[in-house]
Amino acid sequence: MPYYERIVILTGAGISAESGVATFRDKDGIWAKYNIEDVATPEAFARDPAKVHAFYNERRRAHSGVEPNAAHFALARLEREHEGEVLVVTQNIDALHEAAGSRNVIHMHGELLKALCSHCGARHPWRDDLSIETSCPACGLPAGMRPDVVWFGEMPYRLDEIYTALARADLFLSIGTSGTVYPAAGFVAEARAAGAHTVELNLEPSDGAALFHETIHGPAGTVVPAYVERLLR
Ligand code: BV8
Repeated sequence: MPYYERIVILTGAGISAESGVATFRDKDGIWAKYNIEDVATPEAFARDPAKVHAFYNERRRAHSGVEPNAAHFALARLEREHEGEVLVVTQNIDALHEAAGSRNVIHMHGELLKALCSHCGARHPWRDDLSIETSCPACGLPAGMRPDVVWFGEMPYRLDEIYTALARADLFLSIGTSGTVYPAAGFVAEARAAGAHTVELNLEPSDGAALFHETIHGPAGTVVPAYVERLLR
């Protein structure tokens, strides 16, 4: 295994699957139960905020009962023990990377355990339910609090930092993502263009599998710790 100095890791719902967090596109996934247009767009929130709040309240409540799995812990170990740089860019809105000890994490699609005020832009850690009656702790106005997540049609967070990291990476890992949502699904092409070695670690080949130099298939809780072990040896 060659030595890699700057490692960028993209994660998706698949890395949290073995923690009991539902993925989106697996047969019993979230999009089998809800339509994206009803719960994960700004239009949906404008049209029926109570329905959108119910969708995220259910996921926020479920989050209190989940724990990181071996894959999350392996990435935290890599950040601790690897001399070079390790950056986790996650599409997930759960807090399992941080719970496992990762510190250098970018939540490009936001965070379930944060609320954002549409009136004043303040962000607050949030573990309880949200509703249209919720008032913002900063500006006091009601009817403006929303989950601090990026919906379809909205700009993902911290893209400039992500593209800068991809342009400097010498190793790009993609873990547990179907490679269907952009711009995240395009990151492998950016990393490859920058000369990085690209590896997909996923239960099965993703839509973008052919774009990777290397693909490793299996449950993240098994293949990620094994790969990290090889990187650190
Ligand atoms: C945007 C937060 C403008 C909310 C989410 C082309 C260019 C740019 C945009 C677009 C484009 N074409 C279309 C678009 C628009 C759209 C888009 O991509 N639509 C798709 C449906 C075609 N994109 C957007 O709207 C984005 N914004 O484009 O702004 C712009 C344009 C250019 C540049 C900058 C900005 C915003 C998208 C963000 C939406 N918010 N989540 C919430 O969570 O409720 S998306 C949501 O689904 C997730 O966050 C995640 O990002 C996404 C994909 O889910 P995955 O994580 O991949 O999960 P999935 O279930 O799909 O797959 C799981 C995988 O794990 C599977 O492969 C499975 O096999 C594997 N697996 C399962 N178990 C395991 C496992 N692997 C390992 N171990 C296991 N145990």
